[in-house]
Amino acid sequence: LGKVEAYIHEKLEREKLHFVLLDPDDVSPDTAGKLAKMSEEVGVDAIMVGGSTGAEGEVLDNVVKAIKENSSLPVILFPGSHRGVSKYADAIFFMSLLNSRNPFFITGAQALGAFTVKRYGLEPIPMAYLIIEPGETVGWVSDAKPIPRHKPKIAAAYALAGQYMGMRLVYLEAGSGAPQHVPNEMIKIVKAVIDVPLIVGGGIRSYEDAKEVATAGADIIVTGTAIEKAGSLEEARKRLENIIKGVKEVSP
Ligand code: 1GP
Repeated sequence: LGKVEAYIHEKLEREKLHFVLLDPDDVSPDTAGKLAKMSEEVGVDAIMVGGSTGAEGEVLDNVVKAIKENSSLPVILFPGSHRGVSKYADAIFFMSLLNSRNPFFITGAQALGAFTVKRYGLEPIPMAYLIIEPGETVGWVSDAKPIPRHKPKIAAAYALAGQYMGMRLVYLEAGSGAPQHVPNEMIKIVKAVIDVPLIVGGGIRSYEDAKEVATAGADIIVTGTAIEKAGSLEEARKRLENIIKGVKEVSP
């Protein structure tokens, strides 16, 4: 395993993890730097950087650089396409959106980005990425056929298929800003069939949400909107402390 993946596995033996997602299209480098510093202080385990629109080129590079300058947390790219690659990051979720209708998001972007990942020496972490209803922006942009909230077995089948294809993480995504997070029942059933770590994100905003999702079986909980839209650094810190409390209270 690469350095970042080994770090994740080693930590997961002791606790559930919380990753913060920063979207370079929504936060300035200056704000990203401040949020990353604060995130490290309150016990976030890694920073993910990416988004569906505009998270590329200089805009992406400058946000990643600011995060690296202000924290020692691993920075993992969370790309919307082959354009979401930055040489300043530590690792990249080398993800395939298994329930897209468009092969570009399953294998096309991956092929276009592969040489860039190699050239930059980024650590690729293969991940099955599944869009669950409502799917929000990422669901629309990536032409997903979102898995219905009341069909947990479909999610489990895709997750297990991802594992059998060699992916070492599974991510259940309700979409950034989703009114509700992925249903607990779905998380539970997916967790029961796979052996690789399970990441859950989209619509997680509070201590209660985080604790619920972790209790249902998520190993890694991702939040973005809750801190990006907090209004002030103090409010973001408060929200993050509560979310992390909910995550860490649940034993792995
Ligand atoms: C989106 O899962 C992440 O890709 C985070 O979602 O912005 O709703 O926290 P939120």
